[in-house]
Amino acid sequence: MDERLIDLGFAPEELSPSQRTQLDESGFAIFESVIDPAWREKLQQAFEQVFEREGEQAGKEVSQVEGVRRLADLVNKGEVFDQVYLQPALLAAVWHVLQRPFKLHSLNAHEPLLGHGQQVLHADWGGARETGTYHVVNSMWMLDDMTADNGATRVVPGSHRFPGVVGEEVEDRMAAYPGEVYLTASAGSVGVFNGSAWHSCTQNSSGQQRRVLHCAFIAREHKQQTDQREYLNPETDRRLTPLARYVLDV
Ligand SMILES: O=C(O)CCC(=O)C(=O)O
Repeated sequence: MDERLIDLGFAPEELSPSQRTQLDESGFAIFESVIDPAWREKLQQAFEQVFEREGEQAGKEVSQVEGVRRLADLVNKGEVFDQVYLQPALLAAVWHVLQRPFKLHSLNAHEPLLGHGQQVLHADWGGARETGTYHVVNSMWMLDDMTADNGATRVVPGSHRFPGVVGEEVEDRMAAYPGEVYLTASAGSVGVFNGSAWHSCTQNSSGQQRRVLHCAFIAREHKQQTDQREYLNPETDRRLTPLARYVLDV
């Protein structure tokens, strides 16, 4: 683990052997019961309040997508999000995959609406691919149950080790890919995946809510998706601990 995190008071949670194996072999793992019901309710409420407040501007810091309720820069949208990017098991998983110091890449949210959500198969890391050297880890914080028909994330097991770039290897990236699996789990779970793994959101065909936070990390030598120094607002700045400052790199 990054000694700097430990010096700043971070206490990592040990991963189980099966979580390590899943992250290594499949490129993803699901951590159950990470978000307790009271916190999950607060996160759901915050999701709705931010969306309501921002209206047509919601998500614009990163990207807006037709038929998807997107939010971005959640670090600066409420104290309730502070513990998301400091969650002990998550940070232990990120270290396990990256094996070097990292920082927050971005904290966003994503909810595909009925009939929407299908994305092209893609990887979050768009740079050079080398098995064993990874750069990004993303996590899906499930504020609602994630089911096969409400737009669960699909992931291709083992694809973090594929040498090829998905855009060059796969002709129809909207289509199902052989062997892909859906990250389905109960509300309160967190799915963690290697940012080199091929994945995408799928279509919500049931209309059941599927609100997810995306909390992504990147190796410290790279640029963040959301430049936290640029976006940091005075209210967030006032309440951040030294540990949070290090993880955000502010
Ligand atoms: O929310 C999801 O299922 C995945 C979203 C995703 O991969 C993206 O927006 O790039």
